[in-house]
Amino acid sequence: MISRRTFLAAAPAVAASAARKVSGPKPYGALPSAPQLAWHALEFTAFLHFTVNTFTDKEWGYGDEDPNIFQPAKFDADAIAGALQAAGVAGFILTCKHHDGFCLWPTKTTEHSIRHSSWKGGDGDVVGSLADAAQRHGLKFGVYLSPWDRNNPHYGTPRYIEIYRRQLTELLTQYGPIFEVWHDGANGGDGFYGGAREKRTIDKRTYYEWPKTWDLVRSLQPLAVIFSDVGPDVRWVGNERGIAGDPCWATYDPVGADGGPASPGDVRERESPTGTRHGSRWLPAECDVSIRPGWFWHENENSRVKTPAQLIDLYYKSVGRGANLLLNVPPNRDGLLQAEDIQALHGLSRYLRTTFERDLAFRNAGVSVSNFRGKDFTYGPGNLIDGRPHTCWATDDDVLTAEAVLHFRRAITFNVVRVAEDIRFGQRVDGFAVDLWNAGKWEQLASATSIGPRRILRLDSPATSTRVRLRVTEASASPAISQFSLFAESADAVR
Ligand code: FUL
Repeated sequence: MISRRTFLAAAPAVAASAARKVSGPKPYGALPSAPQLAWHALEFTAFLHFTVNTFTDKEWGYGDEDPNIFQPAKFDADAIAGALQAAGVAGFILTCKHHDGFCLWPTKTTEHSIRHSSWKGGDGDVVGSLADAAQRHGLKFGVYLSPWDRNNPHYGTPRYIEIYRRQLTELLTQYGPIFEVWHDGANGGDGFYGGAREKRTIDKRTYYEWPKTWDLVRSLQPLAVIFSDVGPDVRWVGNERGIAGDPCWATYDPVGADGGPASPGDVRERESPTGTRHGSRWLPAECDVSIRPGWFWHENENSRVKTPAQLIDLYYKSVGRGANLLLNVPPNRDGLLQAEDIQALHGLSRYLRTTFERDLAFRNAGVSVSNFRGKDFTYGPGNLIDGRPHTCWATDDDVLTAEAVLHFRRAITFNVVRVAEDIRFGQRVDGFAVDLWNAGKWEQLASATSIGPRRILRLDSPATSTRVRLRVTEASASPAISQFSLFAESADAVR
């Protein structure tokens, strides 16, 4: 194999290495925090919707359920975590309390909980069991705690906010490290409310005093990211189909539905898939979607589980556009994942493993570039193929368009291209193209806009060549690209 340096020396556009060190690119626009950076790296996580609804066959419980209906006779947290680990997720988030108010841990804040179910004689703790199993399987654990509580008699008064914060405190202090705290935007309406059986509406902007609750989360779990329609760390993508916008910017300035300030449950959701180019906040998108029609398990939906081909397509439309995928796989009444769901996950994970296990460019190509920062190899072309997320090929400050060519000794065949920006320096690129050297000239294969933490392009058909080019066609600041990878999905991959 000809080494990278040999290629570079031979590449006319690039002069020899210079000894002097140059400074890094000046960060552009809003930047990710350390917890956000760690969250981006997770890419694909799972959602577990599990509660009384699993047994009542509902999507939204009214809050008047008898705790005894919660009887997952074969509940096995390790089996669930093991199946999710095999599916390739980096972690999962559990509905510790859904809108019905039933708590899956023995909370001291309400009687509407697992402690008052005869299941395990009232000694069960689904949150604790799953948090421990996650840890045993090397998975992150996150909590969903519905702000809307259709059981609680105090819902709608300041007292409930204290209860909500106590519940959050229990979850964030008793179950180890939490990677994500999920605040649902669905809020207020009719419910049991301790027997009142009435409709209660709250002012979404003021009732919850969200900033105070977020401060509490920060103080108890400083490394966790906080999700809601408006962040503060991770934004809802604006639909429940699992599809990010194209482009999908990691920056966002959310606006309320009526043009005023935004809050959880009150956001112009049509703007959430795309985000705001040059927005003032780093607020990346998370795509939540269920593997089945509903969020909870229903027997009559066992035949309507998404196929591996549909899940693969969703992967490209979420992770592939720089968002994270939060795929809901709801446990059934046994307290296990349903066989049909596991089967579909298996198809997805097999595809992801076989496609992405071998990066054809990784330490296997020569790289030449049109420019690199001060000719300092700290920002040199080799960083594109070193497999490390926080080394990058960066250009001089005034160079906004640039190109990098991968040279292979023998022609390679690929149909998936993955590029990433070094987002520590912000989201800088506005457009790029990928070209193939074919019969003595460059031919454009694909083009796209946003990159951010990653962009994965799946070509319609495989391409073969000894040279592949990445062209940054538009950027708001000098590009800082950390990855240029090529993959080949197997010929029998489902579409
Ligand atoms: C929605 C909820 O109302 C659904 O039940 C589900 O939990 C989904 C993830 O969020 O807002």
